[in-house]
Amino acid sequence: HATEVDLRHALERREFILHYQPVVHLRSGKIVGFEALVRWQHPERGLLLPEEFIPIAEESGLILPLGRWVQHQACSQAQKWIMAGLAPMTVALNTSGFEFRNKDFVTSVRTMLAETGLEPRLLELELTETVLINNTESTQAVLSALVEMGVKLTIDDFGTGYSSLRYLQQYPIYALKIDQSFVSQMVSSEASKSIVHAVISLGSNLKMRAIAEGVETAEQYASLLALHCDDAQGYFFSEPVTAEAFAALLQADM
Ligand code: G
Ligand code: G
Ligand code: MN
Ligand code: NA
Repeated sequence: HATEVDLRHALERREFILHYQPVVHLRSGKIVGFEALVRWQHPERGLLLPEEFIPIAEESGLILPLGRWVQHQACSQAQKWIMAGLAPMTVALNTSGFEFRNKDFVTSVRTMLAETGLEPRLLELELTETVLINNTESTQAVLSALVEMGVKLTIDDFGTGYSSLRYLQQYPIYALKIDQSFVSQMVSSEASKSIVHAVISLGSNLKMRAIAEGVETAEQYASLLALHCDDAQGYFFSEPVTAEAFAALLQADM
């Protein structure tokens, strides 16, 4: 595993890159956005996945500059594609609790949007249930400020954390991302399918979108469509890919 010093150097040397995974509107099959996923292009070890460096980034506080870089890079890339004539797409970004709890978080999001020119409504911040369970005044204030700015909030890995339903009535959540553990078993297990169905219904009744993660097969796609799931992502559509490859997917989709 990498050390804090390695990470610091990697940031200075600009060794981080983003991969983009398309989010597809199920009924039309069109790409409506992407989730940005950070990777470390290590000079000796090759492409490293987040599990190899996010924990150290969080412990060391380097998640703050790294997170700001991810936000800026993803939003300026999306804005470039939009300016080039591609259909406006949503930008989904994973947000660690460490970033969210930082006192400058709201200001840095606001500054980043102004600098990149991306419309706030196109930004979706993915939060985990762990972040939301911490129901303090400051959590409330931060979420409200983001929503006032026009930014959307989604719950990542929904159903795998402390699934308290209380925060769904307290917070202005835009979408629920159904964890891939439920999706991967929904064709073979009635229980998983029931859970997926329940999450989609819950979302629908609360006027929240449902986004399925980890869709790998045509059967899962068909089953999600039948359950009126809104959007999906997963290897069935595309793995997370480089900016170049994502642009090609967008072109082919027009
Ligand atoms: O493809 P994948 O291995 O990239 O992602 C693994 C995990 O890493 C996911 O749970 C995702 O939430 C997290 N992750 C990916 N990119 C980022 C990022 O930019 N910031 C944070 N905080 N987490 C990320
Ligand atoms: O926790 P989060 O949802 O942010 O992480 C998404 C993770 O799931 C990333 O590691 C991403 O590479 C991975 N992923 C995306 N699509 C699929 C898929 O269809 N199958 C599997 N097994 N993993 C996927
Ligand atoms: Mn995510
Ligand atoms: Na997830």
